[in-house]
Amino acid sequence: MLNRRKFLQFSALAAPLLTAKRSLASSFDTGNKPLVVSTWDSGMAVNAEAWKILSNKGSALDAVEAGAVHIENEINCCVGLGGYPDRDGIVTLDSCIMDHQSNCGAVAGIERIKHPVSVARKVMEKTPHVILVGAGAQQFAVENGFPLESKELSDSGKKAYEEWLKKSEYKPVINIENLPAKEGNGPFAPHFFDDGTPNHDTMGLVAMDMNGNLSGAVTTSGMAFKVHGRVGDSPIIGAGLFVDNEVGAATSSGLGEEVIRICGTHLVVEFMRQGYSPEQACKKACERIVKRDPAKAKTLQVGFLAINKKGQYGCYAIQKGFVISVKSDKENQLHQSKYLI
Ligand code: SD4
Repeated sequence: MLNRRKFLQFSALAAPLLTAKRSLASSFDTGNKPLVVSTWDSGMAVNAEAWKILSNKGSALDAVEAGAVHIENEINCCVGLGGYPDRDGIVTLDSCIMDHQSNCGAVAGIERIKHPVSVARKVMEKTPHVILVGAGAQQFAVENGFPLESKELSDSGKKAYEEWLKKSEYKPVINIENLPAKEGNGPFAPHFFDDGTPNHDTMGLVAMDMNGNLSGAVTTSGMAFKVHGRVGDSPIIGAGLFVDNEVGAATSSGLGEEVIRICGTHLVVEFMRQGYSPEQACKKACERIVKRDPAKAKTLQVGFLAINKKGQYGCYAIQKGFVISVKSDKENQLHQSKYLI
């Protein structure tokens, strides 16, 4: 599989990452407009794509869609049709998008469509609904001109699935980067695939444009080898993504079930409304997950990132290893997240 590091080597837009200075993320005031912040180090290339729009006075909505489309195009990457399949060997994709007027759209469990984020935008703009799922989402996509792609898995997806089939053990896996590869220590372990690739590939990004308007998008193939039909946090407004143009925007990555249980990104935005900085708000959401079941929290990862209307950003995770990518006219770099456990 082209894991995220290999993916970056293959991306012409990854160059800034190679020289990017790592620093510990904090919610300092960047005074930035425009600004785009995204999950993981694969976000560097995604931000570069979004930046083309933001720096030309484009809208945050167009920018986050372009960023998500960019990574969905990487067929051997982790997000999109190149991702790992569910336990029936089918790649199902989850995505959502939300703008500064609280318009939002999402697709869940969509198959054979290359750009679920653009379908989500069509749901937002062309229907009175918010979420379309499964076959209905696919039908809507095709009716709106999205080509039906092949059922074939990517090379990396096929290899991983064949490996998984040897045991066919139902253990949804999620990343915790500070555990040694292949270590198993809980219901959601191991957190690495046999080739050492961490299972954290959701792309979530939030942006503020030159007008100060906020938008966000998420796209993912979700948890590898999940039950067919399982939907994670990523397409759920208020879980994987939330935008409130008066306050800020947030997105998440990690074990979606835990994020859904606390309406994670909605909670982060509400904490910011109460006056917490983006980093403090993300930390408090992580604490909410840990408080519910501290023993289980040791076995899983969730990371949140957020921006507010002042152009401040921040992030926090349950475990070590979460990183975010930040782009403004003052910076273009990775930030390592602080963590609870
Ligand atoms: C999910 N939150 O499907 C996603 C998985 C993820 O990095 O973020 N992976 O639960």
